[in-house]
Amino acid sequence: MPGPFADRVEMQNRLFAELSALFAREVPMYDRSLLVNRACNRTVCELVGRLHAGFAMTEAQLDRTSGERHGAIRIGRPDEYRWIGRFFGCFAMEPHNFYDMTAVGSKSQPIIATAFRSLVRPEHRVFTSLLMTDYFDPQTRGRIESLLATRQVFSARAKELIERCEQQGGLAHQDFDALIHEATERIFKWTGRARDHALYQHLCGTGFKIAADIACFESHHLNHLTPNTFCMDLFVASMKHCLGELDEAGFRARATLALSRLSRAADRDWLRLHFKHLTHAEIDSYQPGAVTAADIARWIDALVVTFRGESFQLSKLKHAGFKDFTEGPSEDTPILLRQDAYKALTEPVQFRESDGSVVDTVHTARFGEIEERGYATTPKGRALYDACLAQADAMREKDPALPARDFTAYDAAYAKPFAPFPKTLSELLAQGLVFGRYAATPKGRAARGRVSSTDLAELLRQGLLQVEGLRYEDFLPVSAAGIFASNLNQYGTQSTAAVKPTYSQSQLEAILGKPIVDATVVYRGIEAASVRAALQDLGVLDALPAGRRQELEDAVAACPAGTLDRAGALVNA
Ligand code: OOG
Ligand code: NI
Repeated sequence: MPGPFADRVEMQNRLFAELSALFAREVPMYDRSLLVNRACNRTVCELVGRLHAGFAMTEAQLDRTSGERHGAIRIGRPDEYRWIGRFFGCFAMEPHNFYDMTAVGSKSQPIIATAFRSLVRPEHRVFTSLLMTDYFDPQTRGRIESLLATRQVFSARAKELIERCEQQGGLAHQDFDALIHEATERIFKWTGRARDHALYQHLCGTGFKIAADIACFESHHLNHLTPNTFCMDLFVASMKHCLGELDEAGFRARATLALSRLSRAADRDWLRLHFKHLTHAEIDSYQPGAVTAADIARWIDALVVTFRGESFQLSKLKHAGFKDFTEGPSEDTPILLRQDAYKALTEPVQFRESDGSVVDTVHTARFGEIEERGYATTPKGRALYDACLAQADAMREKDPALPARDFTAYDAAYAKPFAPFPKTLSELLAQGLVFGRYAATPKGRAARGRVSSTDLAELLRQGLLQVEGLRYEDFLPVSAAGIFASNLNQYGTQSTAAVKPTYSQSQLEAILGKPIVDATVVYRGIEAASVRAALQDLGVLDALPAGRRQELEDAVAACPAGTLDRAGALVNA
């Protein structure tokens, strides 16, 4: 038997570290934004250390936590899409969720997508779009398809390595080195080389910049590579300050608000959500502390000084500014995912035409996104989110200039529609809006035989159970559409086909040659397995009503085989 094989998740971490290094070389603004995020995250850690005496992050831990990324790539051909799926499979990343970007109303784009990530404690993800050429009129479709047909993104070597990985069930270190090299040198590399300027102009001119970005390039370059931040509002204020959009007084005001809010929000549940390496026992060992206004002022003074440093003079780099508002839930609603971005940069490209001529021009597509993740919602929570978001969007559309004109007023107006959402984990769980992972406490185990309830809220109240919220590990199509729209500097586009096609998950699964995981099924399964194990540990599983017991069994059984261990922790499938 061949082997020994390298650990796929370790190789995944390496892949993303190298992609990040590649992207930093390609896009200096990305590299600098990582420094800004690092300065912000360090400040957050100081604040948290003050609130929870005993909490500290070493530089090494900060490095480790700062490595999380999500990327976005846009693929042109179904066969390339399948190769991409197989490539990610080598790194233990499986397709999760189906995103139909052709069906998000006025923000629609000619794209369907899935996101590749680990089932197991995902840290990295890639939102992977496929251009749907039948969205276009037959003539444009023909031009796109014949141009795409002549490109070759995957080398014979890359294909051979992927096939070997599939056949053997893994790859040795040196083969992974070679595959990662293919990724950074070819598959995801920006070359600035494009083809068919006439088609490019036609697509841009008819509102299909996204199609131009896909069809006219030699390879599917990374569009963005998004790091995670511990405090979105602090990061956004910092970036706007470094880009010259917010003066020092404006920065101080927004940063003060962000840190004051954080000092109220950063409870133990927040710690579990943002610092995955911490255990319940460690968090329980922290002593309560306090943050004063003077502390906050001091941290902001320090940031102001840091941002005067040469590396933070982002305004000296050519850029298109920062988005005016953050996508996702309001700042005080800790669910799903908040995202923001500096807008797409204008970069030089060279078209090499079939007649041998060359056109030197520019292309605007790659931007700099940032994210902060919250709790995974149940279908009930998701429906409430969608309803709140629709109201918040409607508010914004009434006065699109408000975020830039009066951010404080906008921020308050955006939070209003989200008022029905509870703001704490315990309340979110009590209302069945988010998923949790439960476990018996030492006190609960000791009480086995004397426990009289199977009600989770009651058991939590008695200190017999503990819970953590599950982190949302996926994407939001409406946020994605908003990000597409603001970066393409245009709203969505409507189909030019005679009849607008409709797309389905099974169609994308057929292209991939494998099933797409429904992330909600896995979140639900994790919760169910954890409840089952916790109640068993308390000795009350048999007291559970039969219907409820069956629901738990069904939810666990619906998860992909081998995903869950007994306590609802994900194990390597
Ligand atoms: C992908 C946009 C989606 C996100 O974070 O929602 C995305 C793209 O721009 O290609 O990355
Ligand atoms: Ni993104």
